[in-house]
Amino acid sequence: MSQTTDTKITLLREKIQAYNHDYYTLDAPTVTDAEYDRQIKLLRELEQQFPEHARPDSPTQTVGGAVLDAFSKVQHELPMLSLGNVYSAAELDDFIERINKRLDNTAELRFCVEPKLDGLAISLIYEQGKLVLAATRGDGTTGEDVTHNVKTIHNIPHQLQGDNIPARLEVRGEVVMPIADFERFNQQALANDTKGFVNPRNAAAGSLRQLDSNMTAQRPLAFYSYGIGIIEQGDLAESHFQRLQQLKVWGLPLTDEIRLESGAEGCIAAYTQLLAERATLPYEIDGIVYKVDDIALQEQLGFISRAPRWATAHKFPAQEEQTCLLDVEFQVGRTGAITPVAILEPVFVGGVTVSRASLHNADEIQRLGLEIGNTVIIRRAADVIPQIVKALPNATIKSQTIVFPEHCPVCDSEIERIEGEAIARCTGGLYCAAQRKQAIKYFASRKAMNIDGMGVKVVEQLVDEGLINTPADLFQLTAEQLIPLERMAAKKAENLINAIQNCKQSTLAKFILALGIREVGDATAKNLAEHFLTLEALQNADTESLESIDDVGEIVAKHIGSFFRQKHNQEVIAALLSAGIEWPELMAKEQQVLPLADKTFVLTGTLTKMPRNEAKQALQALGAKVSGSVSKKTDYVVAGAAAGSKLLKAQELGITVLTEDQMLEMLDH
Ligand code: I6G
Repeated sequence: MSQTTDTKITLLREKIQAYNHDYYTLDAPTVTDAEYDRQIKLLRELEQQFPEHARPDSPTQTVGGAVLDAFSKVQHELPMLSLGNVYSAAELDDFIERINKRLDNTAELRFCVEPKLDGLAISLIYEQGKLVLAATRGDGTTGEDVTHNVKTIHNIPHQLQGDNIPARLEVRGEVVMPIADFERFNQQALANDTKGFVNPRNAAAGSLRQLDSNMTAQRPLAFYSYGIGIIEQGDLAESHFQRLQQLKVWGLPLTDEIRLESGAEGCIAAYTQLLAERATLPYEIDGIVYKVDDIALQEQLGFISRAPRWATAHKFPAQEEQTCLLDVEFQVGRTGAITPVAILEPVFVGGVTVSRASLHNADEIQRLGLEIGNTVIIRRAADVIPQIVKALPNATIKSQTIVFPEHCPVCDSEIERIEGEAIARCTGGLYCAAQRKQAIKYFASRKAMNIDGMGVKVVEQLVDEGLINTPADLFQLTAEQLIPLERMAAKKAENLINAIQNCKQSTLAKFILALGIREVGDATAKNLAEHFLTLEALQNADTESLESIDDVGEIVAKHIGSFFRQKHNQEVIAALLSAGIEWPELMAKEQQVLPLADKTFVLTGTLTKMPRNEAKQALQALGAKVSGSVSKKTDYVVAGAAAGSKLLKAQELGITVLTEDQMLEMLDH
């Protein structure tokens, strides 16, 4: 082996040891799990290729990290191992084939499948059913005594309940911070200007390893069992799954997703299902674990280096990745808000390629200590927008300070930041082309005037070509003016002009929303319309009457007042009204007769377009009664998919049966 390979292995080993120290000892990881996995895989491959360099203290042969002096040490009677990984169905097949070969088995194997929680592994020792010791995994041989802290975790029993509890029992499992609690904790930390955690796993680890257990007691931690270590004087089932169920009977918590499966096919089906459910689970998981269920077979298979041969983890796509911050762009929003946006070296994370991420405001850049050129950790938990959660200390030498602009990047007007507000704003108002574009886009959007086909690209071109400056100018456009635009054929231009004309029949609530008054969303616009009934009354409203409305506080009232006082806005409103925008006259609530008053509906079967609860509320808002059972008093039965006895009864009684579409049509009218 050459000197360079020798050096490469040594350096890689040292690098991984440093990662281990940051992760396990300091609870402050400096690389993502995905990057760590790649590095350890590389080291394993190199050690296999050059076995003369395999060393027993290599990170490929050990588990976890060192032990903090602050806690007393606990020698695990049975080592706490980690798990091997598979990343594909083919690797799972190889795993099963290795097992079958070793067992000389041809029958289909039964596996207990469990979610792999992203937390901190611990061991709990119960003597005569009483919790006497709790320890972290540590390096797998020696852990830390965290008994005092663990005793503050609400779902860990201090005393097991029931029969046949072994004289001595070791339960192993994972301590996590549930996602909702983690988010609450971080929001609180942000509000108090204290440091939050990068992810729920670090939150769990950091909370469990507090020196003061009163601190741990204030952290919302939870524990879930995944296995058993020591058993003394006790008789347990010969199935891992059954053993876990027994733990539950004694009072120990299990995750709900544990089940039995047969062969590779069953395992993959469980993987697919769990991956789909990932976003809805209360805790974060990073994969699924397949375990040979038969304890006798587990014993026959034994262990290899630091992992059991009878179990493996099938990892899910990483939710955190690291990449480079290439640049920061400053975007101008509808109300002039300047949002810094990180431009990233594209990276595949949480199932999508991410190349941009909002940095929200200047405070966020400062909080992260971010500089252009930094390596950053991107987190995209299932279905959540990507976020930069950390800038890593190994910044490149070329890193460059991010300068928040003092002038708008679009119109060069001054940017102002009001004392106590996080958001900086361009002061250009509708002079700023960016704000004009956004205002027109917002005016045309589906929830507002609903001009079909008036998308981002069309609005941008219309403003850039100087064809429109305000939403009112839309109504003066002709098809001939549109045709020369990019990707605009004659038919499309004609459709767009028709859509503009059609939007003129609107509602007061939609018109108010379309004006784009700061902090007036659709619910507030509706409340304003219902209260003031006419645009004129709203325009003339004083602060007191505005503040009497739901959702309208001092600030929103101020925004509404100042919007209608601006001459430019008055002119645009006048132009819109003279272009022909109109809406049905509104009546005060007391005078209204709701269209479905006195009608009784029954909803049955599965509704696919609107959740049942929403349908119920929408019907009730129109005055209908919604009942749970069909009787002669029922006016309509709405029958979704697989409707059963209620539909039959409705047919027997000759009651009008509506499809879900017919109900939606009724609601629309
Ligand atoms: O680290 C682990 C996480 C989850 C595990 C584990 C697990 O089961 C759901 N199972 C075993 C057998 C081991 N580590 C060694």
